[in-house]
Amino acid sequence: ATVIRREDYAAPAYWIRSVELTFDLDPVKTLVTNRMQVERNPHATTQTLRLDGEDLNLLRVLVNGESVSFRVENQQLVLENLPAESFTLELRNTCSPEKNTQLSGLYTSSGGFFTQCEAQGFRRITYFLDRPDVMAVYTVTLKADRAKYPVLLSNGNLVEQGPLDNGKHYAKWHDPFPKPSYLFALVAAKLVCREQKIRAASGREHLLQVYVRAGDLDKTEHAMHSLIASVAWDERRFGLSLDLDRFMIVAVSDFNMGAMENKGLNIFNTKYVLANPATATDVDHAGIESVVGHEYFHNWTGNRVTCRDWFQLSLKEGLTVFRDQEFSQDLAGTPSARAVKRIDDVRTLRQHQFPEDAGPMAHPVRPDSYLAIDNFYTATVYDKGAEVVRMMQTLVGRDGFARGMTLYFERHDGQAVTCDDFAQAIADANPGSALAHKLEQFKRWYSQAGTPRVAARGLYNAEMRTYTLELSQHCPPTPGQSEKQPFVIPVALGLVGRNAQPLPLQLVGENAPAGTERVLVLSEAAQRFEFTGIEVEPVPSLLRGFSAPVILEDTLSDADLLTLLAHDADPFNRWEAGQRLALNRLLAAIKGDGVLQLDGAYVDAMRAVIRHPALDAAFKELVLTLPGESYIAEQLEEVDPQRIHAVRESMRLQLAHALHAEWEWAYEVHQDQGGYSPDPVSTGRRALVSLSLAYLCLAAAEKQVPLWPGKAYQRFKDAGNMTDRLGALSALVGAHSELAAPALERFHAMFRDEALVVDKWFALQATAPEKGGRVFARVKTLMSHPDFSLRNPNRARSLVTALCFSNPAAFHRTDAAGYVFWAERVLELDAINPQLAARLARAMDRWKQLAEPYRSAAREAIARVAAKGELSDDVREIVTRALA
Ligand code: DPP
Ligand code: ZN
Repeated sequence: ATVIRREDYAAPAYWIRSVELTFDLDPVKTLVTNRMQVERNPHATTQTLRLDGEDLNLLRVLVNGESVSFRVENQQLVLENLPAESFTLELRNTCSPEKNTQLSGLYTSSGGFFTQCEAQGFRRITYFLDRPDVMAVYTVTLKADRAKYPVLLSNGNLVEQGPLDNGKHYAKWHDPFPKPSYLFALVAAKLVCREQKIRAASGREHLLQVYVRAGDLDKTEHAMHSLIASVAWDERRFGLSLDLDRFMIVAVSDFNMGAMENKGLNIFNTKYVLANPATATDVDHAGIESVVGHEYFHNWTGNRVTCRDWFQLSLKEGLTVFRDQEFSQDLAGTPSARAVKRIDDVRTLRQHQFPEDAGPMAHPVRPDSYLAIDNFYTATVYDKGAEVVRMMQTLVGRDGFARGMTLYFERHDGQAVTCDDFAQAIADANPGSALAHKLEQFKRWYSQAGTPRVAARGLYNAEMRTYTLELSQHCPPTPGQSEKQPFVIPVALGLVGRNAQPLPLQLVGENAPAGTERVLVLSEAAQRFEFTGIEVEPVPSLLRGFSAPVILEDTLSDADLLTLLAHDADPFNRWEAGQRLALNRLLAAIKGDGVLQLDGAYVDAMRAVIRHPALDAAFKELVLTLPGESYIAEQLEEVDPQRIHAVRESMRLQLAHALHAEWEWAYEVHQDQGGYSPDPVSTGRRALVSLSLAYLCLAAAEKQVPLWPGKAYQRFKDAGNMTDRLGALSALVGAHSELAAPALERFHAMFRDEALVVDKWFALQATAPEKGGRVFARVKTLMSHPDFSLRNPNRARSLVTALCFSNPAAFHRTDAAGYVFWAERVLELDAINPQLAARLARAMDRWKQLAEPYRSAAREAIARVAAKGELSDDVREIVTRALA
């Protein structure tokens, strides 16, 4: 195990310009012939060629057709005394797809062959310069049994196909675009496909295909629609068109990630392809839309312009997450639906990235070192990376950003580049902007880890009619970075008058107000902004739309927050005010005597939201959903997960009772009319109905009245779609109703053949609100359910990851049984699939924040994992950092 450092980057000693691969596919032993055109890099300091390879059996090495001497050391094939300039290098090796349980490289799933090469899976197929700055043109021939593997796919265009002897057949594919090895893909399987021809705005025709197993064709319509929408959106918003005649998506049920953007042949986790109203929820539909978009958008941001090295991962991931977020917002349409999407994205960021930035795995958006690159496919690289791109857009404007993208492609199409190159292009296209003026400082977002805290204090001078806003920033230390320099932080703001009107924003020295919303740029440790002509004392609405990934520390009172909740023109901050009101109450009780007594002001405010005639149901549902237990934990110095759970449950129960009439009303008036459609309006209505039903069942459970649980059971049985069915089931489970068990049993019987629904069945039980240890006990029992397996990543996540990450009260037990369970599963999984094991290992990231007895027990469990002799680099890196 060696630490890889960003500062050690050097161009390779050789380039591989083209590669011809031939696969004789066999599950036990696949033969790979690899013919490369290799060219010496005249600038390199060494003439030794080192090709990466892992778990391969090397049979032959020929240089210009002649056998040569070689050695294999440290998982590299080492060749010396090579011809000057260019030569042909031909290798033959075998690998064993069936034994590949890591799901990295070439593996089998449900009797077919699939690949996953990002980040370093290609070296598990053949020896290669397996690094993203080596870009080659690929020609791939696949040979396989015709009956078992009727479909043979690879990147690019199909150039030839036909029969072979012994019941085999072959297909030859050519991808005209040079690409790094991580974008290589092949599929050989028994599949069917939905296909559609489209004509792009450019006039060019394309064939779009979605490949699935035979029984799943009725679940491909939404993915196809999403793909068509993605193609159109990228043309419209950024002028980027599809550059291939054919674009394929293939669904596979064993997959470590969500999906993979291989050139022309995206391979997807079934979870992000398969959906019909009966099997997939609204959330699933939204997930498919965004992941299909994400992978498609990578075709430009990732594939046409790729990363120089893996430290630059956010170059493609942060940018592409930003693009898929914008895509979903643009499709959502209305300002309110856009805001709902934005709130969802910020919730994800706060739930996953903020804790990461505060824990032992904190790293910059562009990391400086790693042991296992797979550990850096993180919320920081993806979601904070997207926020960094969003801040650039905020600083240069939407049109300016589009100009920057155009310049980026003009400069770098076909290249492997760095995050600096991207930021430079956006700045250069907008020379007068704050981004251009402060580019070097702005780039601290790439180099400094940690979530900055922005403190805000406002002072109103009634006599002078001025409002002075003092903003200051600081960023706590993170591992390896004790001192931080100030960031460039765009603070979008408005000032709301006490009687609700937005106030005009004119800084002293300006001769006219610049509207009622503007962006201040905080770039010093502390700055003052003085507004003039402010007629009434305002409530500041800061960081509108969450204009920067920071924690805002302001001095807003309950009354201020109530004003914002009722009147802020910015829907994000309106929601935020509601969350803060809830959080203030939760934290006071948690830090105090553990008793939460809900006050009339809060209840009235929530009642007003539910009954509000103009607000969308989706928005109401978000306001009425309390902050999650992990998010609450992040606000505390010392965390007692059981106490957080108890206080939050008590608040939920009080809301259930206090707003009973409102929940009944909301439940009745938001029922679906007509058929199912996953659009934002119907989705929001269904979400509010399910939330209402959950509260109604909760209230009923306490009073032991059977009416609402009975109704929920009926709804569960009769539901016309999965969203409603799962919502009703979840209401029963969440209220610990007696009807939960029969409903769960019935649900399983109905959907036992739908793997993705069985995942939901496991996950729902693993995330049920803990009560007296029964949820944890149930999870342990479910581990031996015939449908459970650690080998399938989705299934493993549905039970084990769900418990350890999403159910703090079931996981953090005073008897440490949760941690023992965690350690056992990490070790068990590490022997099968290190990437997955390392993900699970991160459930303990925040152990140092725990109160006793949790803290000591957690340390012991981590130490137990660390003490194991044969750990993968992936897991070792996580536990070593956790204990440091
Ligand atoms: N497949 C992963 C993603 O699209 C890694 N590139 O984010
Ligand atoms: Zn991606």
